[in-house]
Amino acid sequence: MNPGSPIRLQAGDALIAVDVQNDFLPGGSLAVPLGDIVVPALNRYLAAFAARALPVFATRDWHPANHCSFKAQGGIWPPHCVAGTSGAEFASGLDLPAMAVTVSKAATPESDAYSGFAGTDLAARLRAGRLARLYIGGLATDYCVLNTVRDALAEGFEVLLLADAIRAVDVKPGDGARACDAMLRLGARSIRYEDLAP
Ligand code: VGL
Ligand code: ZN
Repeated sequence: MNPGSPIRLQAGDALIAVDVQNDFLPGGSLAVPLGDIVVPALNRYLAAFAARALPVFATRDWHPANHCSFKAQGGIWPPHCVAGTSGAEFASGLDLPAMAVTVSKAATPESDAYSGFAGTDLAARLRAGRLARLYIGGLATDYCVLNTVRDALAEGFEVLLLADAIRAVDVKPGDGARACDAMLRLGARSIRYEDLAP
C-alpha cells in the first residue's frame, strides 16, 4: 500500500544498485535466499532511468582474500566478493548502463563496510551531480541496503526504498522485515515499480 501521487522520475534522481554480485545470488558463496529476483526487478527501474538518461550507481563488496569479515579472520561470513573473482562480478543479467558508476567498498583487510557511503566518495559524487533523491535496491536488505539507506538519510538525501527489488539474508528470521521497518522509521519511503508514473 503506497498512497500518494505517482512518482515522476526527474532531474536530481539517481538509482543505487547495492551489491548485486554473484556471491550474493543462488550458487554464490554467501547466497541470499531468492537473491536473484532483484535482477529482473532492478532491470525495470534501470530501463526507466535509461529512458530518461538519469544516473545509476552500483556499489560492490570488494574484499581482499584475508578480509576481517571472513570466518578465517574471526568474522562471521564465509569468504565472499573477493576482488577480481567471478563471485565479485555484478550479476551478468543486470542491465547496468555503460555510464553506471561503480563504487567499491570494504576493500582493505581491516575495513568492513556494509554501507556504500562508508569510506567511499559516493556522497561527494552524488552532491557533485546535484543528485538529491535516491532509489535504492539490491542486496542484502538487512545488511548493505539497510546501512546504505541509513547513511543516505543521515547525509540528507531523500530515499525511495525499492521494496520489490531487495532481498534479505535473514540470519535470524524477521531480520529483513525489521530492517525495512527501521528504514521507514528513519525516513525512507517504500515504493514499488507500479508507483512510478508511466
Ligand atoms: C553483505 C554480508 C557481508 C551485503 C556484505 O552486501 O549485504 N552482507 N557482506
Ligand atoms: Zn562483505
